[in-house]
Amino acid sequence: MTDAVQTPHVGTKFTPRVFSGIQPSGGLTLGNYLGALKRFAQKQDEGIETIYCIVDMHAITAALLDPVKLRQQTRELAAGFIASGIDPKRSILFNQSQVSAHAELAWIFNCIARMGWMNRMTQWKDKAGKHAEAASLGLFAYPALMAADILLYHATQVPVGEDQKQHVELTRDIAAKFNHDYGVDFFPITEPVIEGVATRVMSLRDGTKKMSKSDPSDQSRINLTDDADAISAKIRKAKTDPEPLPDTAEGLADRPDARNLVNIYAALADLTVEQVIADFAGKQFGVFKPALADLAVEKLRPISTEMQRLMQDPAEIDRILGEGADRADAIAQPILRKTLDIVGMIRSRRG
Ligand code: AQP
Repeated sequence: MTDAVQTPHVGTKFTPRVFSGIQPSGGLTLGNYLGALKRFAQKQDEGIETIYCIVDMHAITAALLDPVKLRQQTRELAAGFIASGIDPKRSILFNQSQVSAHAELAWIFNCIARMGWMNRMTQWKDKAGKHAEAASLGLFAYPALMAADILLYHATQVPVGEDQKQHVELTRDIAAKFNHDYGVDFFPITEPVIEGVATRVMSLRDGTKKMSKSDPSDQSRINLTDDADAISAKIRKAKTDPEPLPDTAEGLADRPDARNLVNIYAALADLTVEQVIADFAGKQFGVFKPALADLAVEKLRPISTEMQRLMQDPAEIDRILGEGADRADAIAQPILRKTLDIVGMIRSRRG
């Protein structure tokens, strides 16, 4: 056994499979939609096998949640997935805690990952901040559980926003160290898929900070459940600078608030930043913001309406999640069993 990590390579024996997850740690934001959900639906429509997980075990790592709220947010997130185009018949959609193999594999990975690797994670540093001593062990071990989520399905691709890139790289390190230490080629070296103009949607109050569902300021984000008036008001009040929009995309380089709004417009309209700039060059925000608000309302209204409809029937959402969990478990169990076998653990129980 050594600590060395082999040069990663993508194993050729792995069939393409997409896995990604979202925490039910609050309501969905425009950042989650553009950076994750919209792209999850595109992956599904490309015909690759897609597995999407509501990571409720991750959701209690930063702070324990009111149990009623956690259940409600889990169902709301499931509704958000479906309303964004995830078809639970074509994709597998489930909540993490229903497939106990996630926790079992995470334990093995806790023993593979090194403290130094975890200490370097920027999300750990950001979320634990100066209070690392008081942070939960679960928050520190978060990336090992995320590695288990991905590798339990031998996923080859993980579509994520920019903020999760480091965690996917750690997943690769864990897979490579496991393969190396046990002399196997068992886990794939998964690729993060970070594509498009909206891989990092920023706060409407501060263009240098990520839009986040747990930001204390509701004005910093657009929620998928916001109505048209709330969306328009938030965009109208979004922070900008006094300059008009530039003539070229390069002109946005040192203008994080302006760049953020242009990126959001481009992602919602399926345009490039250059195309948006061509349409609005030299225009004031008094012109651009109403256009952005109209576009956001037009694109988000069908999603929030469908979410509200789905939320009327929580039993149906639970049924969909249960069915998804059964399908996920059927893929996960043989991979977990083989992992434990490689590690040297005996599984001789019948049934
Ligand atoms: N602002 C964002 N721009 C682009 N993508 C984003 N994602 C999140 N925020 C943005 C992507 O959404 C997926 C799910 O994220 P998550 O809920 O698992 O955790 P997160 O990245 O920590 O998202 P939040 O909203 O900031 O949650 P909290 O506030 O609970 O920490 C990921 O693919 C993420 O990249």
